[in-house]
Amino acid sequence: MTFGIRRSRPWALPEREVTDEGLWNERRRFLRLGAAAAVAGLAPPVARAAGVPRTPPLAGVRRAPPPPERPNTWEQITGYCNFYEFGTGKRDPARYAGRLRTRPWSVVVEGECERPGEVGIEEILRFPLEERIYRLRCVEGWSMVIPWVGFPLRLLLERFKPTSAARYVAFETLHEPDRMPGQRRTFLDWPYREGLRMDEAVHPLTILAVGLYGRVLPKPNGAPLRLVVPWKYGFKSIKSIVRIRLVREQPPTTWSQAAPHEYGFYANVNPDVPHPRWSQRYERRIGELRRRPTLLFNGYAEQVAHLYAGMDLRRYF
Ligand SMILES: Nc1nc2c(c(=O)[nH]1)N[C@H]1C(S)=C(S)[C@@H](COP(=O)(O)O)O[C@H]1N2
Ligand SMILES: [Mo]
Repeated sequence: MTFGIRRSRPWALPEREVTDEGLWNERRRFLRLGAAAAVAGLAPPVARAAGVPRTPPLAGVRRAPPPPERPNTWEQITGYCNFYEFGTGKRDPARYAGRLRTRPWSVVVEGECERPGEVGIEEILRFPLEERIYRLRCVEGWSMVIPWVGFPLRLLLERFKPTSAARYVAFETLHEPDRMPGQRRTFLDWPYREGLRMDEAVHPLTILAVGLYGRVLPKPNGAPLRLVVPWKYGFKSIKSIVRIRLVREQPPTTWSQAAPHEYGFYANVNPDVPHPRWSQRYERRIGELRRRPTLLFNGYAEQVAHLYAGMDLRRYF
């Protein structure tokens, strides 16, 4: 089963303003319960519990069609996070990431390309933004469904004209220990680093996300822009990016450096390749009680399995 992208490019709907989460969910309820119930007002209002406040709406986002799996709520997505720069607790990013300054912000793109340079966040926000509703599977065994707003990473990379020597792409998070207290601890080698092979980086499912639920990306989720690679474990989807380097060799990455036997460079979601300390067969969708089976490539095998044809997925884990 797949969603979030299909060959027919279903996300390329006529351009509409993205509405807020309430209306978004109302549309889903409408589809679920039928018109009569919605018109009769049986649906309760969306709860606005205290937590990460709603960010401003983003204009001109192409909406995705309703997904077959129910997205997690704003509260779940912004309130249960991994962002070790702000602490290792799941609530720490919601509590402390407010200290992150997202303006001014720019991303340096350098290395094996014809036009190395820097691009400001204002310019990044002018890329054609679209909604992508993706599953996110953390290597720890939990998952969510998240309505990101973003654009294919490929569109950004093309501007800098990568040369044929650019076989990998390396990413770096902001390094600012004064505002990111986790970076004053030494259990990881800061700044957080990640990387992709070039064919993974330019795959149409790979996006740079700048929003969530049609709104500006909240700080706990990696504002102002983060990578999203939906068929890989969540740690590949690096947050708050300031540097992108086009390189010849496979770049070192934070988690595979910290624990090379536990976290590989590829990190493709795979129920048949256990983590050394736990099985990856099942996952807990945040908000659900029963575990569900983990899907090969997180359910995106149809779109991405060809990237790994002939590779031993146990060796390149
Ligand atoms: N810079 C940075 N990026 C990061 C992390 C982090 O600690 N620091 N955690 C990763 C992990 S383990 C996961 S599961 C996802 C979580 O994204 P979310 O909190 O937006 O759901 O972000 C990834 N990106
Ligand atoms: Mo994760």
